[in-house]
Order: sequence, then C-alpha cells, then structure tokens
Amino acid sequence: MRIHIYLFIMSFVLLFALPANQTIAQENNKPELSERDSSFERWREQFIQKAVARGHQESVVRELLLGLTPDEKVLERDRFQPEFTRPIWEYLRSAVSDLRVANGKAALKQHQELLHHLQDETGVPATVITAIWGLESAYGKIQGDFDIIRSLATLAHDGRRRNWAEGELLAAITMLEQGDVSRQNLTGAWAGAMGQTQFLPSTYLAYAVDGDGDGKKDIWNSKADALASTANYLRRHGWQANKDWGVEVKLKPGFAYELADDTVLSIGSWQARGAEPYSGRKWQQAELGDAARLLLPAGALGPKILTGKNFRVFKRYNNSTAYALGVGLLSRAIAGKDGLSESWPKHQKPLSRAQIKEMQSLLKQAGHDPGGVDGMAGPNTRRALRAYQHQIGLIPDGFASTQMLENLRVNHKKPGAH
Ligand SMILES: [Ca+2]
Repeated sequence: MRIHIYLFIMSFVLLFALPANQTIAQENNKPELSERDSSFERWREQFIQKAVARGHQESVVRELLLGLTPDEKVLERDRFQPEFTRPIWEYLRSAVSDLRVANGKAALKQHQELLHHLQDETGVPATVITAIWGLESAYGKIQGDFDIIRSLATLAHDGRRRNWAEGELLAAITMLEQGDVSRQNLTGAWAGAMGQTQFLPSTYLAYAVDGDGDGKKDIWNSKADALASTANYLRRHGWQANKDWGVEVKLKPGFAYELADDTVLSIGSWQARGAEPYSGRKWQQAELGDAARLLLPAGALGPKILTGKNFRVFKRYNNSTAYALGVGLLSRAIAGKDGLSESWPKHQKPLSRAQIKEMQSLLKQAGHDPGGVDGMAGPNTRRALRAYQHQIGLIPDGFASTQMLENLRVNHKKPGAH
C-alpha cells in the first residue's frame, strides 16, 4: 500500500511540477527519469484524467498503469514499413498453405458439432468460421503474449494513433472492471488483438459471446466462446446466409475494365456486360446476393473475381483485400473445393514504396488525382491509374505495375528531368 501512495503522490508532482524530474530524482534519491519516461508519465496522468471523466475509477486505472514503461518491441513493429508490399500471390501462398488447409480440415472434423451448431444459428458456414480461426490464430495456437495494457499504453503515448489506442485502452479497462478477464491473462498481439479470434478490446465488448454457457466470454481458452464470437461478429456485420462470397469469372474481349472495384451491379448486369463463371457453368440466381463488385487483385493478367456482400463482411474482420481473399480461398480449400483457376502474373515485380510514390506524382501531373502521394497503391491510386490507362487506350485495370510506371515516365517526364 505504501508504494501505491508514494507513486500516487509522485504522479501528481509530475503532473503539476514539470519539468521537475531533476528535483524528484534528488528528493527521492532515484535515478533521473529519461526524457521518454517523463513524457510517458505526462501522458499517463492525462490519460487517467480522461478515464476518470469517462466514469472509470481513478484508483483502479492508476494501479493498472503505474510502473508501466513503453514497450520497445511494440514501437519497432508499429514503425516497421517494408520497402516492398508483398504481392497478393505470396500472401495467399502462406494464408492457404497446405499445412493450414490440413490443420483446418482436422479442426473442422474435431469440432464439427460446435461449428455446425454455429452455422445453423448464424448462417455463417462452418468452413468460413474455421478459416478465420486459422488465419487469426492458427486455430488457437498463436494468440500473442504481449501485455495488452502495456502495448496499448505504448501506442497511445507514442501518439501516431493516440485516439485509437486510448479508446482501446479504455475498452480493455472496462473488460477488467467487468471481470471478463484477469489483468494477468489480458494478453494478445502487439497491437491489441486478443485471443483465438484476435478481437480488439472494443470488438470484444461489442461482439464477444459466451458460447459454452459458463457465464464467461473467454476468447483465449474456450474454443466454443471464440468461435461463437467470430460467427456472431460476421452475422452482426451483415453476413448473408446461403450466399457465396465470390465467383471467379472470365471477361469477354472488350470488357469495360473501368467497372472494377467501385461499381456495384446485380449478377444479371455483370452477365450482360460479359462476365461468366470461369468454370463455364451457368449463373445461379442471386448466388452472390444482389450487389456484386468486380475484384482484379492483380489486374487484367490475373484472376478476376465477382465478389458479393459476404466478401465485404470478411473485410470488416480485417480491412485488406488480400486477407478477405485468403479467408474465402482457405474456407473453400477446407471444404475440399478448388481454388482459383487463372494463374497469378508472378513475373510482375512488385513496386517499391518509392516507385509507387513516383507513379502517384506522375499520375497527378497527368491530371489524374491519386488522392495523395503516400507510396500505397490504394483505391484512389487505382482509380487514377484506370483513368490514365483509359485515356491512352490501354486496358484500364488499375494495376500498378513496372510497365505502367515506365509508361508514365516516358509520357510525363518532369520538366528538366533526364
Ligand atoms: Ca464461456
């Protein structure tokens, strides 16, 4: 108790008397606080006031945060920016590896009663729940052993994502106050995702459910709770029962590729524009729901997929096209079905961040706004690229390739550049 009172007083001294760490160090005969530690303590005091204003008990919050220091490992990962984004085919090779498929089939068999019960209850196929489980935590095996409170406090103090991290930290505190989990067991991945479902604390509060009926929502240790929570999350985000997530298609010559990404049409309208199932079978009525989009993950040279609402529900789990495609293809492989027929354009070299930035600048010069020069080929860059390709008479697939960069360099060389 004495140590708590001491730390409690020290925190107030820090709050009201900064910069006074030298004085504190002398008075308490302790080593001087580093600049970062004192900045962390300033953040902590501000956060405690915020938490109190939201109705949390000050003594509880203070006790949780006292003695914490920023976690260097968390900062390293948060700042890591690879020069090259991994091509989607490489991501999928790992997401839908033989091992993950085999383990998924085994998991589906072992837990078939639970998974089929969840399928009946929510309309989410057992294979889809299993696939997400496999991608999130390797079927419960890899959950992360970071201290969630420390990780989120580190990210909140660092400031790059302060509002987000403080919101998640408050949610984690609510979990502890509610008795959902003990402080010691509140562990997960470095950026706050927890348990077999890799839920963030705010997601846990909103969507975790008690699958085995013991009164607790234990997404770390109870498979029934974790899988029921995943199924509940998908259902609450609009999962459409008895609809597929995507169908690989063939596009007829002269197809209007500028419809990719953004345009939402019925299956009938896509069919009228020249999209047919790759396998040669007939379309089934509304098999993707009534609103489908065309996905060209690697442009006109790679697989083409019509995606339905359920594909966008996958993206609510993790807002990445590669991830959503990983879930869809893994669920299909676990069900024993075939993957994509068209091969990936593996000869295409990925562009570096610097090259994507250059492409974005050149697109801007050509009069097509990529929505910022950030080195990420997102929807706005693809849209600008499609407009440029359309303008110069190329297939407007929006795929950022070395050929397109070369084309832009030749046609839109900066004045004075060689
Ligand atoms: Ca439970």
